[in-house]
Amino acid sequence: MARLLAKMWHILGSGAIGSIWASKLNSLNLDITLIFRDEERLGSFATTGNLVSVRSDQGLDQFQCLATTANKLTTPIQNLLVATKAFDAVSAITTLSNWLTAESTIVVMINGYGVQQELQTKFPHLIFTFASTTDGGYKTGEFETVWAGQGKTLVGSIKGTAKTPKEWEALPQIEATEDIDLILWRKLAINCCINPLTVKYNCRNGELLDIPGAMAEMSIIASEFEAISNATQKHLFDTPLLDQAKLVARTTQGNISSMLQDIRAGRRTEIRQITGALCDLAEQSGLAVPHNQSLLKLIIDLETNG
Ligand code: KPL
Repeated sequence: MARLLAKMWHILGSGAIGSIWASKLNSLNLDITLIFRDEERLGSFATTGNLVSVRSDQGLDQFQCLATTANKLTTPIQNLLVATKAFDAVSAITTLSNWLTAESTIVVMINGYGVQQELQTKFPHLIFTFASTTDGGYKTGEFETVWAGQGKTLVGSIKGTAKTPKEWEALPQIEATEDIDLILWRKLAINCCINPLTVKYNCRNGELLDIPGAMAEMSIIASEFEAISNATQKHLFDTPLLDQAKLVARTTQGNISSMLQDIRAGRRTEIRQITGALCDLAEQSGLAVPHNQSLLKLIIDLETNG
């Protein structure tokens, strides 16, 4: 009976974060429909029997989900989790825009800084909730994920109208924040300090701490970031950014950063939405961030030329 009344959540993006969150929402007995980008992915999901697998230190969670593509939708979407790559979010939401209304609950859980504001501007009639998570994971197959680190998720709205979905409140490690903009900015700062360097030095997050050259670069990245933060009057942390970044590198020492995972898999990275976002803001403030600029260029070159 309870299942009949269960709320339906659609999930856009079936990477590691989308799959981990499918598992979390499934644990709340919510009905889940994955929205795939094309028929090919939909067909390949069907061959698994619509099974999503998420392995964590709690064991293997395997569950069935409904699945569709945007052009097969026939009714408005009530609840949507957007867990795409940052560079895909605007176009993915555009394909669903006929089925999203001011009544839809839309939670956007993406990396980077800037796309969130772009969504708000592009779809002024929609109410977005933004989330920043430190959950860590990686894919071991098309629909198989390892949930490597149980993180914390902060949820809030930039316009002040959205709320944490009521049913999510039953999940552990979830918190509402009054200032999600600041949380996203802080996450950007950490990602600028760690992600491109893990690609440059081809190493796990924690290994950066033992490479003097990487630490020297991290210190420059952090001071350039702090200069932009001061110029844009955003309060970063109570302690220096470099210390915070070192702390995150230590606490996630075994992780292969999302950017290095993308490079190793030959995928496009989120460098434009991470370091690129900082470089854009620097330009608007009339300030230079040469070291971050050079890393932006390096990663774009690696994406293109391998
Ligand atoms: O967010 C991350 C990422 O890999 O994108 C960090 C914090 C670097 C953890 O791996």
